[in-house]
Formats: sequence, C-alpha cells, structure tokens
Amino acid sequence: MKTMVTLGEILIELNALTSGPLRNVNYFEKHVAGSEANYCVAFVMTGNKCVYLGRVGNDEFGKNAVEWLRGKGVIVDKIKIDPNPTGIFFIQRDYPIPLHSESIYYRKGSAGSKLSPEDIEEDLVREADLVHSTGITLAISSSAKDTVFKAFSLNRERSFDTNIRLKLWSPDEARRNIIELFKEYPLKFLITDVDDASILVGRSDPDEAVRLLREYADVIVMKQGPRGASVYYDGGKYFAHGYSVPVVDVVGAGDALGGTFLSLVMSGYPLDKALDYAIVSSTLNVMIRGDQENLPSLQDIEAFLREMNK
Ligand code: KDG
Repeated sequence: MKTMVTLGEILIELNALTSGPLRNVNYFEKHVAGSEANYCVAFVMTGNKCVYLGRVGNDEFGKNAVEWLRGKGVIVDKIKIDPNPTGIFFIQRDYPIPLHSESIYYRKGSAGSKLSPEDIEEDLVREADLVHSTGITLAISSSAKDTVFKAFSLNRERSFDTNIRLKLWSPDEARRNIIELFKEYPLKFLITDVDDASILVGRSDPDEAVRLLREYADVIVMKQGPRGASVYYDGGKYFAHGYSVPVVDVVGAGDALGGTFLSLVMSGYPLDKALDYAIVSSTLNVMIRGDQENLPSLQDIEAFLREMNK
C-alpha cells in the first residue's frame, strides 16, 4: 500500500437540487468536497492510504467533514480545528450554460484558508510515497501557499493539479504563483487541462502546451473534458477516450480522474492502463451530484469496463 499526503481545504458543498439560477432554487443537497479531499478519497477507494493535512472549523460542517472522510478511510487525525468557520460553496447547475456547473464560494477567511506551515509534521511528509496539492490551495491564502512550498521542499515525490479557479485569483496571479512553484519544485506528476494550460503557457493545443510544461514534470495528464484525457511521459503519449453518459454535475470529475490515476500508478499500473481506469472514475462522477459519492473501487471500475467492452 502506498501513502499519499494531501494539503488543502475541505469545503461543504450545497448542490442545487434543481437546475437554474440559485435565486429560484429552494432545496440543496449537502456533500463533503474540496479538491484535495476528493483526491484523497479516490486514492483510498482504489486500495491505497491517504493522510489529509488541513483545517476545519469548530462547527457542525467541520465535524461533518471529518466524520465523513474518516468513514471513507482517509487518515484524518492530523486535521486541525480552527476558530474560523468551515468554508462552504453552492453549485448552480445548467444555467445559463447547459451541462455547466458554477461554484459560488463562501470561504473568505475560512478555517481551511488558515492552513499554515506549522501544520506540517515534517517526518510524515518526508516519509510519504507522494505529496499532493492543487492551485486552489496556492490561491486561498499566503499561509496556505507557504504550506504547499514547505511540504514540497520535504519530498521529491510531488504531484500537483493546477485546478485554476478564476474566482479565487486572476489568470496572471495563477500563472505567476504556479510557475514559481514548478520552478522551485519540479513535479513527478502534473495534472492539468486545456484551459489551465492555456493560462499557464498561452497554448490551448494539448501537445503544444505539454511541450512547454514538460520541463516541470516527468508525467503530465491533460484532461480534455468529455472527450477523455491524455498522458504524456518520456516523449510518449497515450490518449484515453471518454464515455457518453447522462451528465448531472461535472464538479469533481477532474479530481476523480486525477486521484484514481495517481493511486493506480503508485500501485504499479502502467500509465495507459491507469488512465483508462481513471476515466471510468470521472465518468461515474459526473452522473450524480456530489464529488465523492460515486468514486469507484477497482472492482467497480473493472465491472464498468467489462460491460462497456462487451
Ligand atoms: O474540483 C472540485 C472542487 O472544485 C470542489 O470540490 C470545490 O475545492 C473546491 C474548490 O475550491 O473549487
């Protein structure tokens, strides 16, 4: 079993039960979310261990998050309780763009954003098989950013999902901060998509963007939405196609793909097979509301593939 340490902010998601502008939505469904927490659960679901480093508030949502993640098998005993409230966000779906989900955050000054370098237990991070974080954590506060830099200084096995959220920072700030991290701490795994890559290196063609990102990472996964995703390595490339399914909410699909991919590669799967399996995880993820409830086990991924390949 491999151990990944993730650093980030756990958020409570309030997902609209009906499509349309939130002013007209009366009912919401509550889920535990946050990109790194999603990665952690995907990693655990496929047979590995994940330790979560972060802060939650001393409130009902903080308790909810910790209990839920513990129930999923995530190691939660390093999560700190902070006097500020647990961050939340709402999801507005299908309006004004069909099949699009918009995240509306209430997280400024939240417990999660108070993540600080002193929250890091150095030996734990040094001894992990992989350390993972995202652009969201770089964006939420300067202390959270410093925490990612510190964690990455302690372990060379680094993974990063760009996850650029333009409600948290400008394209320019995102580019400056993310590239600063990459230059100081090159990665083993970079997980990104065409929109983020074009912010980072000004190219929306995946091959072109990867050519410019290659100096920062050994393995690059380029997510291409419903089309599928590609993995680039040592001059090679493999494309895994997506599946056409009824889409309910796409939030969290990229984390599902990334978390499952990392877990399987760390377990020794070849990159192409890991990506084929990871696409199943993101496919199942878009079929429901919530980021973590449909994250599949290996057995379930294989059942899906058996049926689809009949
Ligand atoms: O990738 C899914 C995340 O975007 C969602 O869970 C909320 O972490 C979140 C964020 O900051 O957008």
